[in-house]
Amino acid sequence: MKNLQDEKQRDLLQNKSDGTNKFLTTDQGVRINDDNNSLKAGERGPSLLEDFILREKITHFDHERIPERIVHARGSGAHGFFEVTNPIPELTKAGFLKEAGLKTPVFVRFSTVAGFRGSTDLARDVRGFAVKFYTQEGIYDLVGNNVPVFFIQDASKFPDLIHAVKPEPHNEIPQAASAHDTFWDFISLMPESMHMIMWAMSDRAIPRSYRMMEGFGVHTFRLINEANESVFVKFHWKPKLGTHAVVWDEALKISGKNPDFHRQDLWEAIDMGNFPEWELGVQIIPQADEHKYEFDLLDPTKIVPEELVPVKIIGRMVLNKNPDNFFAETEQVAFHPGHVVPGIDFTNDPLLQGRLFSYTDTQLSRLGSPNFHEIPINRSVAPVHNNQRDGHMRQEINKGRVSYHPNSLGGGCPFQAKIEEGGFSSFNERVDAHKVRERSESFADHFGQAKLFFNSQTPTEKSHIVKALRFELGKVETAAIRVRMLGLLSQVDMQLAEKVAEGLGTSVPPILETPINKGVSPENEMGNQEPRSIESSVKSSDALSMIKNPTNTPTIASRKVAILCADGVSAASVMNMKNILLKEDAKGFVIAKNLGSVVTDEGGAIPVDFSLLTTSSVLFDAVYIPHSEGLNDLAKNDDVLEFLNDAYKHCKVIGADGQAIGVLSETPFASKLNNDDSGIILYSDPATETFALDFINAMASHRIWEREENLYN
Ligand code: HDD
Repeated sequence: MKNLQDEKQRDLLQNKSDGTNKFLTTDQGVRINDDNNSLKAGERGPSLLEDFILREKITHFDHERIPERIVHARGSGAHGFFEVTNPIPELTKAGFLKEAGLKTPVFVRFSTVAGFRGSTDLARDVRGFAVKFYTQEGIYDLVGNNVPVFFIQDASKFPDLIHAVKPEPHNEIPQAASAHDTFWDFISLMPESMHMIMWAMSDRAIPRSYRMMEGFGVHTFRLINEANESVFVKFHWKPKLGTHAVVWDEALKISGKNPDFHRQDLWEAIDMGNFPEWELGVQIIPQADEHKYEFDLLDPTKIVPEELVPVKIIGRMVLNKNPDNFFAETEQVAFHPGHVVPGIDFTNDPLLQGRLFSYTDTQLSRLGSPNFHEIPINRSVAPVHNNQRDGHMRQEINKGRVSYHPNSLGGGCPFQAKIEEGGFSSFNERVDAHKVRERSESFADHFGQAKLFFNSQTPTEKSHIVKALRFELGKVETAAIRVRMLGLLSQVDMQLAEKVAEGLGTSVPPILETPINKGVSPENEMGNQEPRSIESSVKSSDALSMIKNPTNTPTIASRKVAILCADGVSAASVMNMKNILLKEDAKGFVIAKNLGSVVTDEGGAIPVDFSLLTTSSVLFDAVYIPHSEGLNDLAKNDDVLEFLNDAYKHCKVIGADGQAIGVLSETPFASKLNNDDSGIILYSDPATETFALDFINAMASHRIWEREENLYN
């Protein structure tokens, strides 16, 4: 099997263009002599219609935009490769999973769901995690999210869900936010969404970085081996940097300070050689176990707890190249869960089945033609030959007179592939049923796994969920919607509902008044099914918590530290910290009142990376104030004190050595400083290695949650 790692890049090269040292031309290749003035009748006269250069330029400009994605409009992409580490040929005949060491090129796009293309990266939202594998047997797309379940069980509710979450149609408010009436109105009438709501209200919905998110295929898929035997499979991406989030107040501030925070973070990490990496894991469920669990494998609102079926790591994915052109690659890439290769197949999950229709359909309006597969980023590296023809913007020049099958005039070509020749064949599942518009009884549990998720969280995480719900429902204007939500929350956890109710200044409604206990109430029109709660056989799962997550090995790789400086700063202290950070693949940035440089105690100059005006504490992972003789200007600067106060409030590590410690006594949190705070690192001796090591060790714990008001203490 050939190593395909660079094959997609070679393929893209044919379409790349670089104007360096070239003449400016029209689209027709005619050299342009004057690009600044249109052709006029006299220098003060009207422009002439014959000016083909002006017409072409303006016409092209007028048509530059294409419709943005109806969901996941805001996103960022990167190239990389997938490498098999533990092949599974016994389970699947998919070539790209069969051989250890085989590398397949990939293009990945991360996204938010609800916001428009220009919206903030830090919205409370699910993140899309879509991977296109350019395999030798054709394109395989794993179009997942950073949350392993979904809001709804049936694709027919997707337009309703999205209409509810998008800005309200009369005034198009709010942008990229679920905190409004229509979303919670819909959710409060859809008890099946409760498991996903727990995830969406957790810190998973405000990741620190795309590089620090898990990814999930969500649905149960099938793997098929050479003998045409099938197993069920759930796909997991596990990030090498662990799974981490920011805090909500920080997210809100980042949205103002740098709405491109995640986009820039991904871009810079790749640019600097900190290549993001994930492991690909699979949970394999034998065919015989299809009905073994208290949940239905076909229900996309359910996970398979890792305690029941462990995740087996089979490969790794590394993102190592930024796109050359955002529009050509990230915007035009077209994913589709229906792009599968031999060895991978679908299940009857009714959400997945609907998706199989939606994704091609949407590309027709978004990219404008059934020829979107010819766009370079979407082009397969496996040869493509068929009898599909023509259509808008067709690139391929098909030779010959034959465009049908069977044919004799073309010698029967292109010919069908036998299964042994790599021809795709669907899993030979027997289906014998009545045609019904119904939902399976086995989909009726809407609370069991919501409880499992909530019970698996640490007190800090539970507290964050309560606060998120207080914020979201606090923005809902219609009291009845809030009450309905409290009713549903009380089915997940009474204490959770009570704490949310307290923040909303109300109380949890009696159970009988909530739609769930009325069964098929007028508000709950889910047909034949009465929602219920089936207790999960697994009581708590560390994999569901971000703080307890087994993937979180302590590291500060690629983290950013703000080094607050003023004239007189100790050069030794700054260099000591910068060097130790570099050794850990992290980076220190010098921040001062003005750009330019600060003068050190040794009379040298240290360049300033950002002024206090152009940056903010929320854009860094930790803050360090290096020693300087006497209290320098920092202690008197309100911007510095706000910077430090935010860092403290957002539970970040703060360090100071030598006389810089004095700056902290000027901060609003000075009275709270005590020896128990493992995130305040103070050393009276300046520039010691032990100080810097203590500082980075504290940073590796991500955040100092003990500092927060915890509603579950
Ligand atoms: Fe979807 C885009 C993930 C349910 C219809 N979806 C889209 C993207 C991701 C997902 C990551 C962005 C791809 C990119 O970066 O271009 N969608 C999911 C997941 C789902 C899900 C994990 C549930 C498990 N989606 C879903 C349903 C439908 C759609 C049920 C319709 C019935 N999704 C779309 C779409 C999009 C899309 C309208 C918009 C742009 C696009 O497809 O290319 O077709």
